[in-house]
Amino acid sequence: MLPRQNPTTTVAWHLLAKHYLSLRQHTLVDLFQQDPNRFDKLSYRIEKMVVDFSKNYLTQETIDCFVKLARTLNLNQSIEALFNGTRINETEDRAVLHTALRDLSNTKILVDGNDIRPDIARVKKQMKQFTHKVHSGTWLGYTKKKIKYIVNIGIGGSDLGPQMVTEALKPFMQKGITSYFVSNVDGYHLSQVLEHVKPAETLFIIASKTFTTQETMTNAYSARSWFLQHAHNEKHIVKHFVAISTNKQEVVKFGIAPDNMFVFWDWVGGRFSLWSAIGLSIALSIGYKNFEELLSGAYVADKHFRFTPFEHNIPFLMAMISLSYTHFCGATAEVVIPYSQLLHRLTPYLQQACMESNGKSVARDGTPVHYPTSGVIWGEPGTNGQHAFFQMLHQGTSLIPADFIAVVKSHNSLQHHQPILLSNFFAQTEALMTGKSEAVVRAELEKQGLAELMIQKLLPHKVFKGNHPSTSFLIEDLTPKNLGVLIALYEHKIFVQGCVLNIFSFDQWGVELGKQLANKILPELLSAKPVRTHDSSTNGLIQTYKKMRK
Ligand code: G6Q
Repeated sequence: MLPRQNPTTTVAWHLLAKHYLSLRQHTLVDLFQQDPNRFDKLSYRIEKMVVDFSKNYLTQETIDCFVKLARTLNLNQSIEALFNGTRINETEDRAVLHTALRDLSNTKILVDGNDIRPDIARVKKQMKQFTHKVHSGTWLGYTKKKIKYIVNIGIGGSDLGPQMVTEALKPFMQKGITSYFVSNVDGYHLSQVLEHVKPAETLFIIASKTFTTQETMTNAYSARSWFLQHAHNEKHIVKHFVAISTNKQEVVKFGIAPDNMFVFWDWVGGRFSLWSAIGLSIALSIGYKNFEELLSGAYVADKHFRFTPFEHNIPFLMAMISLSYTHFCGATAEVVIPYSQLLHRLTPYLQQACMESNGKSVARDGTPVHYPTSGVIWGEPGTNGQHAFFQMLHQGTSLIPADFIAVVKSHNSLQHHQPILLSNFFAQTEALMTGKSEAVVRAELEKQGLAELMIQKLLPHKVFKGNHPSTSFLIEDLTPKNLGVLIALYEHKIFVQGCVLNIFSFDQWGVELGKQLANKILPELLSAKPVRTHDSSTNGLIQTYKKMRK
């Protein structure tokens, strides 16, 4: 069982609150003036990545307060429970072992007394052999052509992770393979993808833990019909449809051969499943060896998280800094801005990982929580965001802590773009912190020769208060391994936040609700009878929909 303690009632929490009150009397620029070595002291290296916390409200005293709180809340015990297979997903009575999928040690990992490593190894071997067969052309389509197109059909955790990774690792793409991800039940999504692929050269991966999700099954059946319109014989399905699921019965019912099924287990949460067979689309896109590299990167982060003292523990610090902004500085959102087009799906991925895990309002003992839990996670790649919402970051009224993520090396042919991109990355974090003072703005306006009256009119609008905190992640190269490190750091950040907030991070009853609701209204839309079972707004909208569609 995980510890249960309202953090806000502890002495350590009050000490941290008090500490922040006094720390906020200073600006970030003051903190750098007081200690010009902040970068050396507050930036950390892991694998080929530097994580710089120094542009945050953070001093050694802050870190000491964080550690005190962690000790008070027995965080070490929770971390051990995560890694050792304790059923810490208590409301679903499950262990949470995505870390086991990338564990390269020789230690047993027990669930209900059984070592799960042989099962993991078996599925990995199946993935490896299958990937090899597809790439080498041993696995051919029904007209004996090689597979050229991979279409992953899944949603939420069965889509966002593999899609984000496949996009990020485009430079590692297997020659001759093009991958697509279909998630939305809106018919445009699948139909647009089908326009780009050829049935005889396409492999559909139906990725669904439950194999009952409405959107995925609708897309899967439509893909199946489309395929059969061309192949004309159900016996050909075997070469073009594989399933990733925990639900063998439903997979067989769909018509996928059991040999074409890649299993995973209830101890892998959907949003943490890219490391499991759900990563098959990744392996097929970038090769199995690169998929293994991704896992090895996550393992580096796992070891770091499990064994590094809190003072130097990157995910722990990420979590505590973010929590402190929410609880002691009034932040309600966090922005994640990757200065990398390849990472353009990172923010949506993190949105799910963070908000689905910690968007809860009930404490572990079932009582309501009276403090904020997950804030809103949002963002877009830089530099695009600069030409859009950065206005609010620089001059808005809210405190929005930011994660800036940049990659040093690029592998495209336009090498001269990279310093331009990176100069924006450095400039923005600096400008958010330092702002632009009245004196500087005045000097600029005077230089332009403006009259005093005009200067006075414009001055307040052109001043930037600065003092906006950010964390910078500088990654040497976006390799599978470094990406694995980055993702796992965020996963552990989320876990720490859930522990400190005394909530359960690994269930998602809000998502389950959506799945129930979707099936309730559909028969009403399909029936000709007037709908009167809802409130007047819902009834009215449904009736209008029925009229309009005629
Ligand atoms: C993830 C969530 C959710 C889930 C999707 C798809 O943690 O539970 O996003 O992944 O609803 O579910 P299936 O994989 O069962 O289709």
